[in-house]
Amino acid sequence: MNIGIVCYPTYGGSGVVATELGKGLAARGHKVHFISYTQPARLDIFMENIFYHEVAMVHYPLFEHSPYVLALTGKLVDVVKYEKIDVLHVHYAIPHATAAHLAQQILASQGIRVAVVTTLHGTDVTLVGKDPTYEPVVSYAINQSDAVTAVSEFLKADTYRHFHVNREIEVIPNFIDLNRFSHKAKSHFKMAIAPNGERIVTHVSNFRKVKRIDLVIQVFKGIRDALPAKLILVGDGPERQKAEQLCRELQLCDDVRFLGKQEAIEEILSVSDLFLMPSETESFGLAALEAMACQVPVVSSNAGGLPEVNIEGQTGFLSPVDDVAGMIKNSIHILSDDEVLRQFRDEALRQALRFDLVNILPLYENLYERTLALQAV
Ligand code: GMT
Repeated sequence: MNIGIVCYPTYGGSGVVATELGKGLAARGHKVHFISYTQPARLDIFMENIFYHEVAMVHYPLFEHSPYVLALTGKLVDVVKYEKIDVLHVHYAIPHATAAHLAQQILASQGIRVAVVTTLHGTDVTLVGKDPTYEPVVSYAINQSDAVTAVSEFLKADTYRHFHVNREIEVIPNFIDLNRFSHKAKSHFKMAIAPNGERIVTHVSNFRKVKRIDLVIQVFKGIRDALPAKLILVGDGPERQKAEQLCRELQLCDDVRFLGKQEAIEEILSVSDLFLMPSETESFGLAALEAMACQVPVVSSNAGGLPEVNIEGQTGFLSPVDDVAGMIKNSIHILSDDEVLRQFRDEALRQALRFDLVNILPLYENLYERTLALQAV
């Protein structure tokens, strides 16, 4: 099959899911064409069956903001036509689902057929998409796609709750390539971070408000007051400066390392003892799943789809969003006893195995086949 994947080129979230899916499909013999404004962070374009098409922007003095949707639509028309794409799979509805629908219409006027599959990821529904400016456009694009998936039951329900959507949405959960995440901890890295055998607590995100980095730091303070611990913060974004400030105010700087954006996330997770994800909202929590794949238990909020990933009392614990005291208590419970930590580690890995790429990828292949079969009728 020839598949076009439209995504954001980001280090986390939908960009990573789209890239890992494309790589998995290419390994199974499909030709996969990525279309984005920059090469996706985890994409290796030297792999067999992988192609990358960059959306070129046209700038003109009249435009205060260059119209990305139009540039993307034009690119999709071109790639579908000349690479003979069967399915366009767009990740994150805004604006990808709209551009794909427009491209599909343009192509149809030229007698060319392509199926459009949209995957809803999170803030395209729960935050940005809900804004009255975008809602009618997102609702329309979702209804027009040939197939729509959501990454959790929570996200599916939230889409029906907030959008004028009258079509079926399938849940296909996010996944991880366990081969990549079954890393042995690098002892020299562990020594560099925690030279006296301190517990290592980790958080990975894009440092947006919704991730509640303030809570990560407050929870870590509670942990560190109870036992020797270090905090690794991976990623970058708008809240980073405030987070650094809070560390100074709480006098935590000696025990907190900001690593910025990192590619080899599995190497950092493999030395970690606990992952914190106190997000305000989270449709799935891919970063938590990646931690579990490295046998790291998770203390998280109970927002959105997190209960579908993190299992209370088994792979970690879940608390209401602002419940700092609860998260501290749960973290200390996991970290203060080696045997308890070992049990949580085992359960975290067991849960991660359910989301292995080899189990989830066929669900997408099957969806593409069913969608194409329906189109042919
Ligand atoms: O908003 C973000 O954090 C990024 C966003 C994205 O689409 O890039 O992440 C969402 O999609 C991920 C992949 O499906 C999910 O694991 C995240 O839970 C989700 N983020 C939120 O819902 C906040």
